[in-house]
Amino acid sequence: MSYFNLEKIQFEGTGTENKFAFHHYNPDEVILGKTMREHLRFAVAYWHTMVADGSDPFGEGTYRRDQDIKGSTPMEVAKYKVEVFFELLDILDIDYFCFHDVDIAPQGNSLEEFFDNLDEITDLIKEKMDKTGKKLLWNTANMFTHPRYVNGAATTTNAEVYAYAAAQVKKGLDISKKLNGENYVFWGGREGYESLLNTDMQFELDNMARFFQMALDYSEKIGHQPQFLIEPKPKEPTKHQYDYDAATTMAFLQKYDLDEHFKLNLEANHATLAGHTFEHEMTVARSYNALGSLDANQGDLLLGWDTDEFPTDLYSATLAMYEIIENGGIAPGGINFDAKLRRTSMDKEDFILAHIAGMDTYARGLKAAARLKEDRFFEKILEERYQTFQDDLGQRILNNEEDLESLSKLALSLSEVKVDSSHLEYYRSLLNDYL
Ligand code: XYL
Repeated sequence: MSYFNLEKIQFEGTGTENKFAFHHYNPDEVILGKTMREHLRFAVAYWHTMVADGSDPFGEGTYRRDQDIKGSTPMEVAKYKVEVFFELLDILDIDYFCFHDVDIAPQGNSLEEFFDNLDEITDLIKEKMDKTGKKLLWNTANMFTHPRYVNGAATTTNAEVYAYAAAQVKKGLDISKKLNGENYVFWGGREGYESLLNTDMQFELDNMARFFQMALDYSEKIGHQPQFLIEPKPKEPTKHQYDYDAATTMAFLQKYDLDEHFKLNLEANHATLAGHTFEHEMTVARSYNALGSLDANQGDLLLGWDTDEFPTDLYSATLAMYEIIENGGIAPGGINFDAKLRRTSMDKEDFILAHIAGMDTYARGLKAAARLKEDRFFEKILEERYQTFQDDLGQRILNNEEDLESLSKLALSLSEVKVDSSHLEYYRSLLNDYL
């Protein structure tokens, strides 16, 4: 079958007029000792490509592809989507994919029916994976769309809902084992609160930690231990989500002794919503050795919601790739395009063009970051900025040989303290030369 009627996208460089070509992403090109494919580990998100239709809270779907989704029963449609999805992965030459349970199979009329449907669809997905070599970066359980999760899943007020959520995660881990998932994600869209007037925050956080521990225990029991990831987001849909940002999530994990088993799946647009840059979130995660994986997208700084746009911002992609290089790579995580087409990009070829745009942006980011690394661009800035800590006094402070009394005595003896300029504008301009 051919849904898109396109050949596999090739690297053609910037001179090409072919819009179905990579201008910068050259999978086999070696940069800093690894191929671009190995550095970038791109993944496609099932929900945005196979499920979203371009609707927003004010308007209906706009994508001109729904009529092409063939099949008369929900299961036939689900199977057809698997075919289309693997064709898309092949055209884009992307090795990995990610999904929520509800993206791939209809929920039917009972949990049992949902699980049966998942078994049937994951059989098909497995068959496709075996044939094509495509890999599961991560899967996750959608515990935020159905009305039963109105008060949360692991932080719900209702014990039966907690059990339901546990069943979905158990199934999610069984699927991860079956498909050899490299990571498993928890995004707590409804894990938070609307009002403290009716919320026992401590109780809910204890329950969330208990829930994560159950997932760890089960994964050990079945002998399949993917890298567990938590995806922070400050708000939307819940007013205040518990996994607000990287730092808040790490505090939670440390408090409950879970930090050894979890890393973070960081999303650019979530960083924006939290009032941070993407690179801020990545730096915080790195400082805890918890940079796990990325949801690559971008928000709109003029809007206050999660627009999930395909990433085209070179500046942000460069700084993100620099963090990945500093991290020694992103594996077993990857760069997942948690990004949706604008409502106005409604042609089915836009699914391909948008991914090419995101891949080329991150490829350019990688190349720029590698040059920054080779030139020791940031290292030199930092060495200069913290220079006084290399001098006598600085070294004594770093070696814990000083205390408040000795430092006070020294400060009183100083006639003038000279603080150097940061020359920040100059460095920003130099950085622009790398993009
Ligand atoms: C929504 C989130 C999700 C997670 C997976 O803001 O980004 O799509 O990535 O549940």
